[in-house]
Amino acid sequence: MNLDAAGDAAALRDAIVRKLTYDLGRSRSGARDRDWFLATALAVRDRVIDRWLDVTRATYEQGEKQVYYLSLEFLVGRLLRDSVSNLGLTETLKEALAPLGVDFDAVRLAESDAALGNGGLGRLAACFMESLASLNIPAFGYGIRYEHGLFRQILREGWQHEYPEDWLTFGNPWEFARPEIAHDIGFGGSVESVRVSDNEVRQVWHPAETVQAVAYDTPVVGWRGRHVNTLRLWSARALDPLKLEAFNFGDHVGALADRMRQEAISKVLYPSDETPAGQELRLRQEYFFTSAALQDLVRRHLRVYGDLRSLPERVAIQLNDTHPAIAIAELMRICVDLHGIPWDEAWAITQGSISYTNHTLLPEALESWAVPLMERLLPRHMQIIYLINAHHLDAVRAAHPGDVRLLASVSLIEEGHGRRVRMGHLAFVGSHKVNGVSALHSDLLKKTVFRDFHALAPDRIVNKTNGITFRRWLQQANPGLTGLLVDALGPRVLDDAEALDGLAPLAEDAGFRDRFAAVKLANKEALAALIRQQLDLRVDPHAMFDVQIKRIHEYKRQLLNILETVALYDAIRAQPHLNWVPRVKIFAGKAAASYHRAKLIIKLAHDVARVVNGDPTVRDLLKVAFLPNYNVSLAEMIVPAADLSEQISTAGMEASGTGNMKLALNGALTMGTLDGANVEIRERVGDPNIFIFGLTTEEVETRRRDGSHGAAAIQASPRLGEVLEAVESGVFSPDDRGRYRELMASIRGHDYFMVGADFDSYFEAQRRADTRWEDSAAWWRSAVLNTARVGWFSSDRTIAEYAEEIWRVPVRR
Ligand code: 26V
Repeated sequence: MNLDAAGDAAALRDAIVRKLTYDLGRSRSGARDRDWFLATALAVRDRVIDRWLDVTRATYEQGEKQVYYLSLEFLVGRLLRDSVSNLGLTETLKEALAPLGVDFDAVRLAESDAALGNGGLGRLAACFMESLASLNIPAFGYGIRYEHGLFRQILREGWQHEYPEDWLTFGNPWEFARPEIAHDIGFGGSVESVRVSDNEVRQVWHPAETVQAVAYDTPVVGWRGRHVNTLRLWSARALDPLKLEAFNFGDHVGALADRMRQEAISKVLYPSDETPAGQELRLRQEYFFTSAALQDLVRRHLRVYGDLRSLPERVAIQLNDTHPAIAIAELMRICVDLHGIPWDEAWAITQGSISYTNHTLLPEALESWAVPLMERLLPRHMQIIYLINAHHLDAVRAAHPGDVRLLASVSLIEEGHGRRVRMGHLAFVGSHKVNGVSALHSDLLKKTVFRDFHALAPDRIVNKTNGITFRRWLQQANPGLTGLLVDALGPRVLDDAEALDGLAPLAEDAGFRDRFAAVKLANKEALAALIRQQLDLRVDPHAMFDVQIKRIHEYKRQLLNILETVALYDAIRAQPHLNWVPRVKIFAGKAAASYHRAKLIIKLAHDVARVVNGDPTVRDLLKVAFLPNYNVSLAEMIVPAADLSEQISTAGMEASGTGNMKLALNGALTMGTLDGANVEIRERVGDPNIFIFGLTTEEVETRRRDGSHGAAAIQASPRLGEVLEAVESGVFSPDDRGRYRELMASIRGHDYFMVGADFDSYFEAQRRADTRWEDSAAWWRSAVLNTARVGWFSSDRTIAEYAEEIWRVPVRR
């Protein structure tokens, strides 16, 4: 340690102790890990603030274009290690804490995991925020400060139960409450036409109800601490805290009822939309944060530039899926109703500023809102949407006279059983660019959901293949591998993901492969300890760790993986003398609370685990572990320890996937279908270093069109037949033999997700993986090549592409 470093550590130590004493009112002797975490975070935060204020001011002074990323979800996870690492303070902090008798890891783990998102979409937004800061792009993230993030998953005998998540209980040291930054958000009421001059009538919206959106700002530090952006999350605050008169009359609960209803807007991430009340709350959330964001950025723009007409040159507004698509109507309302800008000019401003990312083709996930609900909640926006639609359909009719099919297909309003506003269509017409999230997905957008739109506006759809931040998913999550990479390639690899390319020749170096494998083994030992602690299950770190971690959904096909596990279990028992490759099947993921079939799949994984793990004849050749409560922090443990990465969705259904990138980066080989970004991963790592199986998108489509059923696949595969019979007859559920009858019947029947159709191909691909594993030099050569060749999947590359093609802002590395 040099003297400067020692001085830095001492200064940081002083700062931490001062925070502990004067901000938290705690003594050193009485402080727990949580107190040390809070004190440390506050001290670290101080190191960010000067930069933050400087760069924010400079952005305005220099008239730089601002990016606004609107997202209903930001799945950030823990922030201490991220901030400290980007500031280059990791070693300093460890040295600062050590003499206090405080362990960095204990402090780090005391932070709650901010789960303000469901999965891929929310985590992507968090990776993007980090890359925006690291590329010095001035940006705001706008979202909701949910009091309760994604539910905690508790598994009791394999059944999922949901419990509220409480990340704010002990305070959030990263955020700054800004009670003075608040915008009024209206709901309901009526619209009045008011003549403002001889030739101008304006529409004035009189909302029945107004809720305030209050800002909470979190600084987002980029790599090496050069740039700091703001994540601004809105919290709902009632204008009237209580009805004093009612309260004084003794109606204490009634006096608070309005407030509770209004503040419910920012209570919970993704409230159940099974009930009409749940759907309404979701729409209120969407409008709430979108309107707050637009009011905020318009006010900032007007303060600096004085005129909304220059908005498209000065701001880029990115809609993360359709959740904020109401922005299009809201920005029109702000321009036309509040600033008197003529419609056509307002439309040019709106379209010039906004762009939209699509994240799914699943019909059930494409948002639409019932017209009566929109009319009641947002009457002026509904008028504006009708008007946008009229202009849009006029233009379509002029270009394609007489084509009524086309008009119905591209209308913003879906007719039929109850009229609905199609948010994807609104987002498409109101944006200058629309992007998909992988090459395959963008291509399918053009051919399926936006086929007619694509013909009308062939330059609108572009592809921006997703990426992940290597700072979190390599440098922080896997310090062992990072150390090895820096030794091999020099520190440049920390700044430039593409520098990983230089690793490829080392795949031929046996000594390097051994070091690579040793890092993996150490990570697996840590995960094995976690599995033992959580599940009371011993697993051998030398076995192949075969990992499927993601939301539980039929299209992601955890079921295919479980059925293959059963087949393998049967095969091992039938021929115990063969040289089986020892495997640990690791699962983690949450099912939506109302998604019964997904919950049943979790239960099946548990039932299979109980039988397999308890069967002495399989010895240590096969173990099954389902880790509860999957979140970002758990992913950070599992990803560095994975050997095999399961990316096995039904082709055409996974828009991109990002876990596939995290796992490949950390040296796992992918077992995957030709879906989402797997296709591009294969292009880069090379066919010999990935296990591809199953039907292609076209083949899936053909089979579905032909109405093919699972029965044919079962006929053709005795192995599959046996597995299905075992599961449906209750071999794994002796307490309730009929438990999986219906689930198995779905495979025998329509088999929409092609579990039966892909089964043999999957089983065979798994045996190819076994063969590779047996040749350890071959396995580790492939593993090294995976790490070497996925540099392109850095979210820095993705963000640089958005910056160049969609936002038109400079990137400064
Ligand atoms: C939403 C819903 C909601 C209703 C029930 C079923 C369902 C199924 C899927 C979704 C997904 C919504 C959008 C989403 O999260 N997409 C994910 O975005 C990731 C980032 O682009 C991408 O990597 C994933 O492939 C994609 O599923």
